[in-house]
Amino acid sequence: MQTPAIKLNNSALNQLPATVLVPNYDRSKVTQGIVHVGVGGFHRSHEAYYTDAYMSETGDLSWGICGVGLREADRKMQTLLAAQDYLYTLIVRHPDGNIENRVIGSLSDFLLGCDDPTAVINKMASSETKIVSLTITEGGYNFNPASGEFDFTNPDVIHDLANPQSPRLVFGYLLAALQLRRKNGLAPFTIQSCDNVQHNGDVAKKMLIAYASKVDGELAQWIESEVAFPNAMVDRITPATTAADIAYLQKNIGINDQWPVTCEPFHQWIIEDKFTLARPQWEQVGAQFVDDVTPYENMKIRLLNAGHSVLGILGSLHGFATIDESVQDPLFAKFLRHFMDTEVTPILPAVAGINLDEYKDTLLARFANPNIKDGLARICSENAAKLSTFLLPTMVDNLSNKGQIQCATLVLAAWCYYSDKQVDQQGKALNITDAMAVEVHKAASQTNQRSLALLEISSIFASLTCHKEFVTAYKKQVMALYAKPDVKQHMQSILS
Ligand code: CS2
Repeated sequence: MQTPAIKLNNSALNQLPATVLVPNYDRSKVTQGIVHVGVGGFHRSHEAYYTDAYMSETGDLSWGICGVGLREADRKMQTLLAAQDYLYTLIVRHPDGNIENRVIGSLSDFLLGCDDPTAVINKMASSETKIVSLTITEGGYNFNPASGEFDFTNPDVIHDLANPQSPRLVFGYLLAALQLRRKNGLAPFTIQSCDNVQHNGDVAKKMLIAYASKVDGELAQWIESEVAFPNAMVDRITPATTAADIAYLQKNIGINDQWPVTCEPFHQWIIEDKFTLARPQWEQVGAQFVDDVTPYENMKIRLLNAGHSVLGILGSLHGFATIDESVQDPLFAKFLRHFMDTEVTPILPAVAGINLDEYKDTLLARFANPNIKDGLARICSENAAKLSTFLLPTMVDNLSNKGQIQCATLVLAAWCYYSDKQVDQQGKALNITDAMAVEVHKAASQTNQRSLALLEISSIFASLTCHKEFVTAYKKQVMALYAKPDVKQHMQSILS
């Protein structure tokens, strides 16, 4: 008879199989120097992993992480993680089938803002907190993608301005906590963005200052001069956790972990070295500190994230379910490489120490990892915000430099068809999650009457539609796709 799996918690740590790496530090001695908002899979495979490795490597235990969820939707994770002392297993899946299992111990508490906003504000304002880090997704920065300005029309912002001590959005929390620190004579924490947003620190700063200016001009000035917002490039492919991940740990390893995280072996974190207070020496465990992260983030967002969107949208329409399945199709791999070589590489500045050809080869190999089943539904979730961040800036740069836009235009035409029909080429329903889904569907569904209907959403497309070449190319692609919805044929005609 199989022995029952051990429930993951502090007391289980010394009973786990020897092949499982566990924290080698005394968790009861860890203090929380970091408060992190947005404890999704990516945070847990990336910053929490680096911090666990750092505490294991150096014994500097002042960098535990207090996780924060702001919404009701975060309750499930909070409850499951609390029941296992905030421990979870990182399942690192290599392309050759090798798997490393590592229990991460850096997360040591989890507060829910929707239950107790004061507890979150006080935690951020406590003298122990040196860094508040964020993984709030592209949409979480609350800017209008076309104007780049803070969106004061968002009902949650209106709520937060009226209820500053029980906010809904992260900016309300940051402001209330900074206000309290200032009142208490404490230096501010560093705000560290870990999202795939170009100049993520600068964007966080601009948005927080816009919000703060509405509340208290003097406080906004203090934030401007005293708070550090390092920009950073973050990278580790982390698919959504599945029931199969939980079952694998239970049956094959003997661990009962209700919310593990699967990820690829590759990880990268390049950070600007400007911090208000102390920081972990993450460079001791592989992070890189630089003066200017711009070339690295450009390279990563425009090749990897945009590459994901290319495969995600075209692959979904074709009927593929995952990234590895899409890129294993030679036509998709060739199209992706063509997009990278002809539409992205020409506008990327050289990156010191990085050979772009090798970087692209590595990306294709990472996408092809057959053990990372990264679902296209995850990749395509929040496409409206993602495309504005990952793909449209490349198109705008190409249009200004007389560069190529064919592949990217096909992706937009395919996104229109995808959002209109909401089924793949076989008629199978697509699983679409997007804050703008209704608006995008409404516009896209008028394409048969007005081929440019989708482009009328100015908050997404504004500066792109000023370019006549784009509008003409889009019209041609979208009409061709509607006449014959076979993405492979259209990809082929761009390649030939
Ligand atoms: C993906 C990213 O969400 C997406 O569209 O491109 O989550 C990607 O997997 C990570 O940025 C990899 O670092």
